[in-house]
Amino acid sequence: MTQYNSTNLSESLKVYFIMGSMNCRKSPEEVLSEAIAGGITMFQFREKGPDALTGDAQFELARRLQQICRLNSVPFIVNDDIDLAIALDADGIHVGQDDEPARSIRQQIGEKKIVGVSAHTLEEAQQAMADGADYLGIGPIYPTTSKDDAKEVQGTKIIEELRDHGLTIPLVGIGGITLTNATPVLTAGADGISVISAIAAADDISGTVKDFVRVVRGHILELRRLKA
Ligand code: 3NM
Repeated sequence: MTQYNSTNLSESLKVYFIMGSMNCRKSPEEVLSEAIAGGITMFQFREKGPDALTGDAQFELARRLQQICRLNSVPFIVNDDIDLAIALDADGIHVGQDDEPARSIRQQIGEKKIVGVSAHTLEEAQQAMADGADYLGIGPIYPTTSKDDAKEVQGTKIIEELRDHGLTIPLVGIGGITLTNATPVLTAGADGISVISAIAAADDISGTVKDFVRVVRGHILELRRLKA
């Protein structure tokens, strides 16, 4: 069993792809396989909204996508559904502020799994850390059409604020992130970026992911250069 720590989790968060069947223009299996070929570092199965699959169809899709992740050593995270995460022995779970509290999620899933929490304020971030979160999703950084109940757009300032308050927990920015606006998210202090539509709806999925990887790696090289 992989043991996650903040260093390898920070690596896994670099290009974190999230999707469910409703985000895909072709089969989710194809979309995921192409995204993996491009170099995504982590995947979250998020089957949510009016067009989402439910019941057995959802479970079977999750299992097939998990299998693709396993074959390629990409961590597989389940959005929100603790029963599904446990039934699949997923690598982890991601919960929002309106889902089951992170403390209870951590108790049920155990210490070895990844627990991610969406946070929108410093207080939510501190609470999530106290509850045992391994990483935070911070957003929406930019306007998004992928989440009906998204909160007010925050910009990259919120990430700077969390870092300025000394929070060192791995975190990703989420919401409306594209190739052209990803760098400021990293400059603000995020470990990586979390993306649905800019990858799932791309004409060339693997090429787009490769470009995201290039943007993130480019930022890391720039940081090293500045430190040298
Ligand atoms: N959570 P896209 S924004 C799933 O703000 C999700 O917590 C958000 O999709 C938050 O990359 C969001 O297509 C949607 O904008 C991200």
